[in-house]
Amino acid sequence: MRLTCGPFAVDLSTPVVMGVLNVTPDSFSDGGHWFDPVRAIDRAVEMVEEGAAFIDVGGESTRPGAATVPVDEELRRVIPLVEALAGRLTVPVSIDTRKPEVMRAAIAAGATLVNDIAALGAAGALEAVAGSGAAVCLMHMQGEPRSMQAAPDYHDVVAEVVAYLQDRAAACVAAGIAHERVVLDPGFGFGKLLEHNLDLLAGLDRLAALGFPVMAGLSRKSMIGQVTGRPVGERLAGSVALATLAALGGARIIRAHDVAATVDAVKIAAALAARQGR
Ligand code: 9MG
Repeated sequence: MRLTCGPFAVDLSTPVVMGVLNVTPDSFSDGGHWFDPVRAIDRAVEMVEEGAAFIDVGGESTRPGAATVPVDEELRRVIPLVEALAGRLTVPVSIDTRKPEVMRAAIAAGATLVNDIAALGAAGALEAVAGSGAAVCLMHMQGEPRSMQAAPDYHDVVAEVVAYLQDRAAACVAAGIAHERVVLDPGFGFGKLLEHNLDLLAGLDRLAALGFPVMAGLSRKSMIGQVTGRPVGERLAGSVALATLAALGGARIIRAHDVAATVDAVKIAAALAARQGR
């Protein structure tokens, strides 16, 4: 399985890691750390050295309760960084945004993957990606970051998430985004209670069965805190455990803050899968 991201053809025959680079003052797990552009570039280079296959740049926090950021401010945060990274890194630069204006500017600056927690649902978003060679990650979310954890509600969370993502993938293909440019993500923690997150993890194979690469973002998330009682700064072991389980469940891209440890985890999962003939 390969993902076409502009000029890159990323080999996903075994799972890979996407390194997270939040340039926000308030991200839930690493708020403010990489707000300084020089530190952000150094961290991106370090993550690639640690084995990241993508770097995901985000300028708007998506943590539960987060408010939206004006488009000008988001552009100011991410575009110079995307440009610097695209000119320097050997791996695709991904832009984490819901805004078509940011998608277009980031693609023009060299981003070759759009990671959209709203699955290209904003007016003009489908067209912004379709008119480029960039890949897209379509994520499921119930509600909006500001209020999504107030009352998540599903009848059958796996069936509903799979149906939604299948619909959004079909919309992409109809708009001219080739199948080889599409990734699906169940959106762990986005309008989901612990039981929903666990059901989705256990049912990841049903999403993978749609035939698109699956991305899983579990790193440092609150479900780890709910199970282990650990605060966000002490969730490395939980994150690595979940990354391993997701890779064994069929995820091909693991979105993570702690790249080196996660790369080791997915290598272990891949070795076991190969031994099992999967
Ligand atoms: C931006 N962001 C935060 N968590 C995420 C997740 O789980 N998946 C994707 N695709 N993006 C995420």
